[in-house]
Amino acid sequence: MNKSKRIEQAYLRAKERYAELGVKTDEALQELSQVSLSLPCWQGDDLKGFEAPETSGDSAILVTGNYPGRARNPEELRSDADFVFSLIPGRHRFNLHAIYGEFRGKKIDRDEISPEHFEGWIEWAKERKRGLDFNPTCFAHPKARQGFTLAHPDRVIRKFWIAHCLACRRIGEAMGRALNQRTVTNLWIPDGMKDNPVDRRGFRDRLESSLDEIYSVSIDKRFNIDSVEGKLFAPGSESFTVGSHEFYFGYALKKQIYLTLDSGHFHPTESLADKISSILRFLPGLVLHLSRGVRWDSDHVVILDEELKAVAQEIVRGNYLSQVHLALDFFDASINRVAAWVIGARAVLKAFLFAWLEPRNLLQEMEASGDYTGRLLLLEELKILPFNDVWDYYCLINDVPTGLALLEQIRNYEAKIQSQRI
Ligand code: RNT
Ligand code: ZN
Repeated sequence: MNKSKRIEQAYLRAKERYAELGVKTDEALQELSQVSLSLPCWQGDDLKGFEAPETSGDSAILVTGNYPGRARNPEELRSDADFVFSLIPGRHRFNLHAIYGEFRGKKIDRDEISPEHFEGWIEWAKERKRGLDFNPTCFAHPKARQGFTLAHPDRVIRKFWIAHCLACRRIGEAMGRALNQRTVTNLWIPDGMKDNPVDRRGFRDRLESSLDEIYSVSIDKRFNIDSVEGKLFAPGSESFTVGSHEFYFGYALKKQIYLTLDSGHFHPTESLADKISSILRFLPGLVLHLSRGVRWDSDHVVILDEELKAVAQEIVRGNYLSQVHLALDFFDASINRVAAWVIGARAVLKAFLFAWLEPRNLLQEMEASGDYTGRLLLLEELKILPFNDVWDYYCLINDVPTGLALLEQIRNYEAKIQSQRI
């Protein structure tokens, strides 16, 4: 029997199994096709970007590994992205940082960037009917070297970063307008301290007033969504992060903008999933930076683990998909970068499929009637239902490979394209 026939037959059996619980697998696949993920451009080149001279590695964000074949220019990065999108079922987005503009060897400082530097990206996205997202780059720059940007004590430095962030909101809006979609422009800054500060208040006063300057300029909401992202700590700012979770939750409330939750930015035992139904009560929407924290690193490739499943379940169970913008945020330079993108994105889609294959009503009825025994038993049984057969079928109908065939395609791309980049 050929492989597709085998996948189809396995799917039909799985469909019956799920139907016994009242779950309609075809509907689950239909729902899954609506999930759109924003892939981080920075996974393709270790966050180097295309500034002249090249953005220095001196950054608050550390990329580890030296696997050969990183993309060195916009053409290579777009080629890698095209290949990656061909291996992920569904229609997805690409997330750019400000340093990825096409500056053609010219020194354009961050406060001078404008939509014209992103025309190549916009054209590329338009041809492929892809959405784009955007981020100011407030790190890896001489004016960020002391570890502060928008909260810097020096007004001149703050002004520079305010101008950069404003330029980025305008670029986000231009992208959204050109592509007739809403670009999420997400702000994250590294500002923090290695050792205990004595004036937390001063730093936070300055951050708030810088943000007020940035967000008081009105930008067309039909084309741009503003979001702010907090963090717990980073190497080099272990004792104090100006833009903490509380700070930005409060700020997003004040302005009614989106809040970005990054899975790697909380205490290890805190549940990101649990936060969703609280925060969405008070904010118009959330951006999720799906990532995987491992000890000090907040950016390992996402895998299908319990935490990821819990996030997808929460979004599906609470019917929050329209208010949640899903982005991935990881960068691993120790494995093939194209594979890293593909593995992470497919893990997220699997988590959503798993969530849509739950007998939601049955589980919620059990819970409401106090039948916690039934709830626990069923949740455990669901883990071993033939989920894989549904996933394989989804890949088949979307014309993307699975298992070793997936690996083979990546290896071919590596041999033909990536290994030539020396
Ligand atoms: C950093 C934040 C931020 C970055 C990207 C590159 O800790 O998570 O989102 O990873 O902007
Ligand atoms: Zn992030």
